[in-house]
Amino acid sequence: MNNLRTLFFLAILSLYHLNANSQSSNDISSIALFPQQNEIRNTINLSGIWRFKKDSLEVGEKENWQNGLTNYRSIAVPGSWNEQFTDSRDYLGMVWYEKETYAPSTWRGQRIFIRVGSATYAAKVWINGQLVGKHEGGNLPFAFEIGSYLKWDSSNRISIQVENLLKPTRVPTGEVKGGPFTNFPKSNYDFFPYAGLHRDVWLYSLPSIASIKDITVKTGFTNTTGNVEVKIEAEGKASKGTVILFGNGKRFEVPFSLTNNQATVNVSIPEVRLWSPEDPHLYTLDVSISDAKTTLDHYSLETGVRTISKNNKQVLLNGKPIFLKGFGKHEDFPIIGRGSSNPVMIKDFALMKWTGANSFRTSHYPYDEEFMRMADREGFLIIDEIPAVGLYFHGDTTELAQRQVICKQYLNELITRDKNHPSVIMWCIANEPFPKDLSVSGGGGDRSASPKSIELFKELFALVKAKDNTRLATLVGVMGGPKEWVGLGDVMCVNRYYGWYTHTGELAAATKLLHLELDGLHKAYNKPIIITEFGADTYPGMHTEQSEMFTEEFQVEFLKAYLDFADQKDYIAGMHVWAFSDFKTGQGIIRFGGVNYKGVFTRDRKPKTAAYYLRSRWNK
Ligand code: GCB
Repeated sequence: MNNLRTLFFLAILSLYHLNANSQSSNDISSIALFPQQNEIRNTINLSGIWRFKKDSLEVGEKENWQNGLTNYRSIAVPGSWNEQFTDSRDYLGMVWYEKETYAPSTWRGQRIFIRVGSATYAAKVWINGQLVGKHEGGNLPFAFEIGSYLKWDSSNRISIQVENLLKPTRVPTGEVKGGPFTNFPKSNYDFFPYAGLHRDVWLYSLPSIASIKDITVKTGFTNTTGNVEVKIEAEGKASKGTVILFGNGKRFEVPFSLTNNQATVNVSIPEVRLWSPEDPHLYTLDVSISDAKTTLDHYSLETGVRTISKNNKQVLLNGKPIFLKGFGKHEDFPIIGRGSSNPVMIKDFALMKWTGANSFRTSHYPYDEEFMRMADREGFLIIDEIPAVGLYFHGDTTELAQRQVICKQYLNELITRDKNHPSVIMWCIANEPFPKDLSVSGGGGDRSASPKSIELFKELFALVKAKDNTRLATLVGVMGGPKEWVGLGDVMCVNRYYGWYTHTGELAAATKLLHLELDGLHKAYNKPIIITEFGADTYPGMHTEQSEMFTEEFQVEFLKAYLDFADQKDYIAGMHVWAFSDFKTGQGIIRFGGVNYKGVFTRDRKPKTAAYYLRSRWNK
């Protein structure tokens, strides 16, 4: 009898877990459209001060912390937890965030979602003590429908558990035995593993009868006529709709009918005004869906009409060669950590423009969505990267398989989120995967591309092309790594530090090697090359009359040597200086004060001499 009772109990328990898991499946399409306030849709931004408590023993869930935190402290969201307190810099274990909020009574009867902009690294969400979902991976949003968990007559408790434990099964990787890094915390990459709720948390409502689920915009042009293809996916009971496109003094209206909740509309624009860094013109696209009589949902976004392609030496924007001048960046600022900050964003764009840059890479993870919209408006060309940094292909095959799963998820989420930005010209599937034996100086034993690694990268490129055939795709190669990996991309992106990590201090020898190596790389694959990183650590205010490493003079000479080299090569399609600004790293013998000083601006955005140098060179 006792056994039967135990069996019954176990069955109920497993049912409960099944249910909990099915609730937690994250529907990627729910992150396609950023929450929007209009006459039909509603939003509440939950950024501000939240309750916070560490759970280093991971007992919170068992002790029902989801039913309310005790002995908590205050924390700001967005922001990393590592720099907000005096005792938590290196803490990456489990924590809980909690916020109370009312759901407006006017939202009753609508579909209600919670959307977390980024929780690094793994998160679980409860509403009023009930688990609604979980998500793995930082730097990308996730959303869950929560209407059935909400109360209308009192406030609602939102509990979010987050942890950022470094593991070899995760991407980016950490705690890798025999990896090339010796820093603490043991990230397998060169930036601080900031943790927490890094972007806004939103509640938003969608109409319950029918809503627009996704909009995919593809643009092109023939002679002076632009073409905008708009694919609409809806859910619920709408039968038709209208696309309105306006801008540059023109307005086009195209009605459509929905078949199986889908429609594709083509709008043609005579005398189109194309999007480019010189003229980042955006058209407004309004999509609405309706039944026989009433408008049921409405969504509006901005779009730029442009094409992106390449030949064997150049990247082509609107069919014409464009040279990418700019930076590799980080989301990094004192105290805020990796948290999004609009003033810092505005300043970063102002400074990039001031230097004359037209491009950047979202190294080494997707950036805040506001940053992407800003780039559309400001006319920047983006290499949009997933957090696949520090990948490797030797060792445990189960771990390798787990990393591949999460890379695919990242690509799916990233393209779902960013596919409508004219600024995004290239998807980047990984930064600096490591061959088996790679030392920081680029030497070592086995540095070949294993057949398995080629197979897995091909799989990721195929996924990208299947999801988006309108943009380029790339992989950023490490110095000393196999050329077969970078050869897989449409454009070959390489990070090079000859003159710094090798040929230390010898810029003439460094550029000689650049000539040799990159001529060979171009010859082997006949594709354009972008140097996506080159730079020298520079302590602000350090000067010598004869240039020497770490001085501001050396940084200028280093950047000049590389830029002069690029000017001589017609196959170089872009140069991204590493880095835009100094940024926090873990502790290590090559990172003075836990900072990477390769910025041309300091961490608080003061220009070093190199920033003035770039400004004079890039504005010519
Ligand atoms: C690289 C990495 C970047 C590092 C940089 C450096 O190649 O991609 O994350 O910060 O080198 O400064 O060593």
